[in-house]
Amino acid sequence: MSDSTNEIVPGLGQKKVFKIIVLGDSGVGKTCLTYRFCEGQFLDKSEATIGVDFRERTIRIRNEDIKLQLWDTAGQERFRKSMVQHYYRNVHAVVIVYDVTKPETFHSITSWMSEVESHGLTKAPRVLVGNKCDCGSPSDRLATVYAQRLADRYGMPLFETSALLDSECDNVESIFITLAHKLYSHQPFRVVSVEGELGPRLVTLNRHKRNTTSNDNCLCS
Ligand SMILES: Nc1nc2c(ncn2[C@@H]2O[C@H](COP(=O)(O)OP(=O)(O)O)[C@@H](O)[C@H]2O)c(=O)[nH]1
Ligand SMILES: [Mg+2]
Repeated sequence: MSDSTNEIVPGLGQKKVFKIIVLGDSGVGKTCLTYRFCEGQFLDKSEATIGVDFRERTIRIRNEDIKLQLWDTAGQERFRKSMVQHYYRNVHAVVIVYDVTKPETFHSITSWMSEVESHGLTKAPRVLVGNKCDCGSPSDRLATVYAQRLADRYGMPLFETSALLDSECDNVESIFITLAHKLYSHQPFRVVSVEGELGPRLVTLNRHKRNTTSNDNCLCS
């Protein structure tokens, strides 16, 4: 049976869809952060992500519904490697997460950045997120100054937060809303996708018929 909600009718009310990938070592809290943003609560029983998964949330910017699709990877390298091409396809923005109580996860960021850059995402908006700020005492946590230095080196904003604490949920919101605004303001083209389809087919259409053929500002790869 055909499902009419799965048909693309260009220009007829389709939402813009922004694909945001969430990277970082296993256990840093990627799944909990995406769950917090999309479901509004802490994921109590987070299990290791197998393969690739995504969660979605629709937000409103300037009276327009924008769908944010947050892609979460497997912690296990053996799954990730086989999925990596699929994962990086049509990415609009990147979130890189480390655990503030585990310096080794912070040291991995340069490798994550190399991977991101090797997939041609040097110009995509990126943010650095230090998660688990609720854990331990300040001396157990990586000092903000180091994280800020690294973030500055890559020209990306730094957020320190906790997926666990309800009091930090505004901060988690800020991560994704900041990216959404950045993408929205640089996105003159309408991006439509087939609702609910894994591995969205992205189509770019001119929003207005303009007297230009340039698509320099299009964020779709
Ligand atoms: N204390 C604390 N634990 C967290 C936080 N975020 C995630 N966790 C826990 O860290 C573990 C790994 O989280 P998960 O989201 O699965 O990490 P992922 O492998 O990066 O997806 C789980 O046991 C979570 O409950 C946080 O902000 N604070
Ligand atoms: Mg996970």
